[in-house]
Amino acid sequence: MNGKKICVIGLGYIGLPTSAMFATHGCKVHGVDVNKQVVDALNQGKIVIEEPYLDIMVQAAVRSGHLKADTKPQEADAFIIAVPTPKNEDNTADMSCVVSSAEMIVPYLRKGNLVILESTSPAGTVENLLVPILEKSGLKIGEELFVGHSPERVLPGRILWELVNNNRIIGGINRESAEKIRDLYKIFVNGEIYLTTATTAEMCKLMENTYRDVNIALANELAKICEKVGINAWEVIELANKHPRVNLHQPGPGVGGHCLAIDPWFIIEKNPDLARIIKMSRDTNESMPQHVLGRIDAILKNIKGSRKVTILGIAYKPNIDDTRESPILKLIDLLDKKGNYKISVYDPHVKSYKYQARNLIEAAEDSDLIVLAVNHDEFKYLPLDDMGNVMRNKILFDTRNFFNRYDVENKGFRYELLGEGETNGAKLDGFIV
Ligand code: SAJ
Repeated sequence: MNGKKICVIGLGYIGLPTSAMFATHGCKVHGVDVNKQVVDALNQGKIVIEEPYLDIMVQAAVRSGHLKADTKPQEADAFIIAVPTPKNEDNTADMSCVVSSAEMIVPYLRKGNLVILESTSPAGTVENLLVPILEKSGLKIGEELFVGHSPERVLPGRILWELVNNNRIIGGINRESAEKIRDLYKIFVNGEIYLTTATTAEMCKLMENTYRDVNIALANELAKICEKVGINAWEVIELANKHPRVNLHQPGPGVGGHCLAIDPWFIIEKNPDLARIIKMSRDTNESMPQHVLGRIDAILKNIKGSRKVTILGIAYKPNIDDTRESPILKLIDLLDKKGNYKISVYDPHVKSYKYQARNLIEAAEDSDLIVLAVNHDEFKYLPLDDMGNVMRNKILFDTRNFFNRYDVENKGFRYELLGEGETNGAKLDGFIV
């Protein structure tokens, strides 16, 4: 057991699993959160977010006395800042939580300590924002206080496995800082750890998510084009990806989550004239809820007066309870604004939300259209017979290519697919075996 004392600021999606991981590897972890409810729950071994196995791990860490939570920091060997960096209305980074966390730890800093920023931040944050605050401790930065950026790369739903096994990039403000931070993370990381400068690590993190956002935008653009041309984008993608150097991503109703929908903006903010593809990709992905609304309008164009739409799934991606930046929330807002839509929503993962139905059948009652918005596992085998019995019109609009068209049509439903347009020419379905 290594006995290191670690103070983690921010007990959310990243700070909490990281705390639990250090605590179950023999460290004494003092978790800090401004939200007293989170602190109280944690001290009872409970968690307020959904992530496989995290509850068991947190419970073990708290029971063993290795993990405690508080609203104030304590002296420690290392301080990890894992607070949100949301974007403002004008798409600039809101760094207020990073600033207040850094200010909060200054009185507790001692010679030899490490300060690590985990929060995703615009390139240059450690050097230009964090270091000037930490200098108030009177310690010589890089000699007496070691500072750097260690971005997480974990995927919600697989956080615990990925925390341990993913490669990690650690950027220091000098080599000694990077090496000391690496030694700390080696306590639980099995993946390779690569060292670089703090600003390179920050840009690297932003580009990883931007790469994905840009590629999804390309797929979404293709989906719109295929709808117009009268072919199926999913077939194009499947066939194009048989090329050994092509990996087209999947279209969908938009890009959500606290990473892909936000991080590219941190690059655009600092480089507005240069980040042109990045900006266009953001615009394309943000246009998808509006595009889905257009498809819904077109599918239901023959219904005069009020129509009812049933939305399945509200989380930003499958099998999680996280609705941050969910494009489905935007779609619901757009439907609301049209005024002629009744809406019902069902998501087995999310606890409470607008237009919430208790189950699939209640959600389908008097509905004209089911929109499969999130491909949760629970939706794979929908009780279409029972749902169809209570619907006014039996139509299903699949925004994720989740269902088999023929299974849906066999249940007497009309099947509509995002990324597929009506064709007057050859019908290509079924050619791919
Ligand atoms: N999506 C598509 N088409 C696709 C893939 C995803 O429309 O082909 C949509 C999803 O529906 C979702 C959004 O993109 O709305 C984001 O989902 P995601 O699974 O791509 O990513 P996140 O935001 O859950 O996690 C990402 C990961 N980054 C990369 O894969 C490069 C994760 O490794 C990072 O740790 C995380 O961001 C983060 O914290 O930055």
